[in-house]
Amino acid sequence: MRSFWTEFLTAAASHPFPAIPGDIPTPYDFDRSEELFPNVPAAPGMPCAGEDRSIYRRGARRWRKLYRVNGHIFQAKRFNRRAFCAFCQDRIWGLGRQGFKCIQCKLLVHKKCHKLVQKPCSNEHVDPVEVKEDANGESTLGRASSVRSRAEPEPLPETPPAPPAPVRAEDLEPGSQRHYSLEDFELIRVIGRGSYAKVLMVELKRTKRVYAMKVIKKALVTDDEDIDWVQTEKHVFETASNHPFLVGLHSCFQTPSRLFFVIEFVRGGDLMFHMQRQRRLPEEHARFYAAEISLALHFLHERGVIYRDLKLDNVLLDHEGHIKLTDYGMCKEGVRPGDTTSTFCGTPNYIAPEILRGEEYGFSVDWWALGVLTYEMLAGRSPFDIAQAADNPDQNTEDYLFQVILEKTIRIPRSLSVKAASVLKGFLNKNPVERLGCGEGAFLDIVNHPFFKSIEWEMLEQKQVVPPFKPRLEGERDLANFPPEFTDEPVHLTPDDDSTVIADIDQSEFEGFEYVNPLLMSLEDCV
Ligand code: C58
Repeated sequence: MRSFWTEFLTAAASHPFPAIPGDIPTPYDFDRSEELFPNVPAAPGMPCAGEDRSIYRRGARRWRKLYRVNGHIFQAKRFNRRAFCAFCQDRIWGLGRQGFKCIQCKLLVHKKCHKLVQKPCSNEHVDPVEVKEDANGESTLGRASSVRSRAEPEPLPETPPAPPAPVRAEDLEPGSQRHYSLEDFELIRVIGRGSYAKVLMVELKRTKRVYAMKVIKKALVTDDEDIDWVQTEKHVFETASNHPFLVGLHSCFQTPSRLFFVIEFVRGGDLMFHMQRQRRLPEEHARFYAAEISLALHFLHERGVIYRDLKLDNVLLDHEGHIKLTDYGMCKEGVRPGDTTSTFCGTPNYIAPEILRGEEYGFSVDWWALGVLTYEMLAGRSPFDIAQAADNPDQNTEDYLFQVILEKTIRIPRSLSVKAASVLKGFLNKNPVERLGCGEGAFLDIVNHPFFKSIEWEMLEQKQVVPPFKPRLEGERDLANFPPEFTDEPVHLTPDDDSTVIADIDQSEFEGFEYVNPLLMSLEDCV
């Protein structure tokens, strides 16, 4: 994990970057707006003229794998209540998709028993409404990682049903849509890495435009239940589309071993890198970033999405200095006000106490993380950074960090203003019910907080407020704002010839993953 308060000491103010092999000067004026869509929506989140939102759904529902046995059409299901297998009579229990349900006759069986079912399906007629609800109505669980573990199955609300028939863009305009493939891109360099993904800076050869490419190994997501987070990530890209402070999607494609998300490229680096050079931010700067992030989080929350991975690394700066959140891989969708979930996940330093306590939680965890991040911006260190911890191995563990988050009273540096101290105490309240942004007044409590008094929220959301800092960019591919730890890393992906790994992958799980943002296609055709 990168940490700015340990790294800023070693990071020199300026880094001599080696030239990228094969770097070609781009014909583009890099000051041109880097918005994903060629026109501007009426309001953040509204579709652009001509934008067909149903295309984002394309493929998503097709991933719902159907298993046909004896006229039954089974689908993997999680059961929240007691359910018994119609074949062996035993209880269907456990985490994840423990059982199968026929989408026609509703027969319930264990996954392990479904092939043995002899009783034919009593209802061969497929009711389209029922199919649709079943196909979309499953709640999702997050992916696993060292900091993400599954709790009991959650009685979660169903995600809103998708628009009617899954219309493929190809069917609408024959020949006008094509999918991208790896050959269309030149891989320039590695810019980031997470437990599930590697992120590359790439160039679309045809247009010479630069993008970020998130690469996920299928072998890591082929758990039946894990497939959902890929779907969630795609849905959140749909939700995020056209919001000024959220990254947008260019395209998706796959190879036998990997999934690729091609993301609009945000060139000013991340707040982690920025902090490593600044040590501490003036309150005015921290206020601006915290306010833009608040709008992005509130936008997601209003649409039922908990972001769950707010941290300095995921807050990108665009060429003007506005923020954009990236990485929707930890998001939880389909959450309504008052709903809760219980998956243990996040990045240790930003995990809210209610998650550590194993409690049910909701949108409150994002406001906690914003508190941690704002503290980091203002104080130049984590609120949970123990000065002597580095010397004491016992205090350098994740468990110790969690204990500190749960128990230690947060000390606010005296150098901060009363209003800054108050907003930090508000967000870092260990009780989610009392936390700023989580009470009755919810978002309005943030908007009206004295710390944000000078913020003109409407202007801010329209990107009408001039950012306090403009990243220095020499050109479209300028590396000056990139994390130095990746500059020497080879960019190539291991070839898909290791057939043993690939043979284990059920490719049908990923059917329909391909996607092209049609508005970007038309934008590309213009250049
Ligand atoms: C930035 N923290 S999604 C590098 N990492 C990432 N950058 C971008 N998206 C993602 N334009 C990541 C990571 C993800 C999941 C795994 C962990 C890393 C991104 C998206 C759009 C740019 C980057 C730092 C950075 C920012 C900008 C350029 C280079 C590096």
